[in-house]
Amino acid sequence: MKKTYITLTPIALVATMMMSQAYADHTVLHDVVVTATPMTSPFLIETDPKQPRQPLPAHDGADYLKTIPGFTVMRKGGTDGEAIFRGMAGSRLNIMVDEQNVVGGCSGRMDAPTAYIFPEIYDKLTIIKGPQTVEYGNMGSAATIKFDREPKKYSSSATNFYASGLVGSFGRNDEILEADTGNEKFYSSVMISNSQSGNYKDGDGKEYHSGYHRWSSNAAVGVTPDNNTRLELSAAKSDGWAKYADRGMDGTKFLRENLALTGNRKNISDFLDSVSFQLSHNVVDHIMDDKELRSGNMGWARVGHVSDQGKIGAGFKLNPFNYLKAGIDMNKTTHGKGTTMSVPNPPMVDNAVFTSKGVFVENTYQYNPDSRLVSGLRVDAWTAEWLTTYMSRSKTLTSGFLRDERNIAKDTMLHVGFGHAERFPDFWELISPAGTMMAPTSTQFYSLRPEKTNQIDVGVSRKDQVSAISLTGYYSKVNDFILIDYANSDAVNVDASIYGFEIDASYKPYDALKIYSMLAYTKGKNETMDTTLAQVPPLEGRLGVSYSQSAWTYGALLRLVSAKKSWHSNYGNIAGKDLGASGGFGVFSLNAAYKPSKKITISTGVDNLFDKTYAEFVSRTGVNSSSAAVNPATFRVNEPGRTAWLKATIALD
Ligand SMILES: [Cu+2]
Repeated sequence: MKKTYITLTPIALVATMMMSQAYADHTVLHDVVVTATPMTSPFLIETDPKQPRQPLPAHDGADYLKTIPGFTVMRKGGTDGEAIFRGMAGSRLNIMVDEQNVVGGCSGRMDAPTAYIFPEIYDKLTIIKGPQTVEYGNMGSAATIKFDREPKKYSSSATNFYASGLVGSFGRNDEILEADTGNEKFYSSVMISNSQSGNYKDGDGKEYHSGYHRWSSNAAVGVTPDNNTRLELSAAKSDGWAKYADRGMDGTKFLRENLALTGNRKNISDFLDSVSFQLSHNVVDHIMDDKELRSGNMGWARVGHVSDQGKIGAGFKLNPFNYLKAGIDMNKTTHGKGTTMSVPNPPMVDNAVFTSKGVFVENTYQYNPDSRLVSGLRVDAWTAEWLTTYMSRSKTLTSGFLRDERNIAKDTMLHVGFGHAERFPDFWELISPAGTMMAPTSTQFYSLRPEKTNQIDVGVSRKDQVSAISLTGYYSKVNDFILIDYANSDAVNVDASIYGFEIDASYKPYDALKIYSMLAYTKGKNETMDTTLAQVPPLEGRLGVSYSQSAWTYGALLRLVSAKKSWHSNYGNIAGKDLGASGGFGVFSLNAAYKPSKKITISTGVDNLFDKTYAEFVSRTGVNSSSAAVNPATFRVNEPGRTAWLKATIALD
């Protein structure tokens, strides 16, 4: 058993919880989520980031996606991993917080967008599988992932509190605090999070250079002059540091500053249903070095992105059967880079500007009471300016989809969609090919073509009192797939095909017992090079069981991942490359939750109960940088060994 550090946080929460018994029940808290996220439709997953999850996620955006079928996370250290969905990562996943695109700045991809996301402060995590929406800029060709706060409605004066505390092995402790208050006309809210961990050890007891500390603060004030109108100003600031086991440097600054103004008005007329707008400003400022958390001789590198975004949208009731959403959006991201590596906080100069201006329409045709035809079209004008070289290029891209959502039997939906997504090369593909300090040549800059995804998505879901099943399958033909060639530090276009499925089922033979299962598979082919597509994880299955007895729920989870014998050495995406074959593994975990009332959950678990030593296929190499005292050189960065945790969550209305 690993050493577990206990702080006072959960104890204080338990004490508070005793006092809360007197309050009326408003908030329903949940069991430990292991898999089988309930689906409202086969292509759409909605989940509450406040629910406890197993295995214990780091408090960052990527780790929270792990429980959703089809996702895996590439490990770099204790936090800031890379989310991969169906073998697709980087800009193929459109990742947003409060409807704003988030991008990192690091040339070494220490800061995936999810490194700036603190999931538990959001109310809803939504995943739209496939290119099946055009509503958001930076069209997600593989999936759209949204972390959102839900706008609260106050019918009279009210104040709410939410708090959670967590302690776990390896010195892990998290604290989340939220408070909001409002009346019919005004509201305000604050959210604060803090999360830290020491270095973890794998099943063999090897310690990885992987400790971290992350914190965030968010605040919002809004006015609601009537039931249909809302105007909100929000701000966020977060920062942290993280040790990396897969490279010779650590991230010592992950600053994000955000300001947003959002407004909407609903029920305007019989024809014009709603209008909305959003203006936002996001700054990320990242420093990596081998000085502060280890002792090397490379120095400091500083990079950052400033994003200014704007969006205006409207909803129209064309007639009783057709609802049309239309909008325009723009996004300007300016990348900056430090000018020296010899000082701790090197000054930055701008080196690239990416601009996109988009227009979209999305129509829902309700052709019978429980069946719809949804379609959308989006056009984006892209410009990339490489300031350092005075080179720039522009391209207009078109994306669209058509989807039939049909009720085919009682409680059974069939969704069939075709989507086409055109994706402009991102900063890392076009200007800073991963794994290199070398700048591309002008030929490379001008010749890299946008990626074109053509995908068929098919999904069936069925849900009744005792069972739920969702089956999604997809086939994607990607023309000009942007592949990173690590051996030559280059980004190249190839043609690729990707297909696979996710099956997610749950069964409740009687009220107290629930069985969950999940199976996810992706197969990718690099057709141009006639080989396997790099960075596609192997077949994965999960089997979970939970048993409830009054306020208690006990659960067990078995995660099985098959071996992978096909890979494409030294090729990959902006986050990582294929290293070689991987072995299969099984990891067994236990959890329990105690819910004395609807407002309180105390959950606990032991992840990787048998202290198995294993690594994911999609991983980075564990680098033994002699200056990072503890890190072993490993083929892959191994996952944590046995991890015990205890979490307490409380909501007060
Ligand atoms: Cu970095």
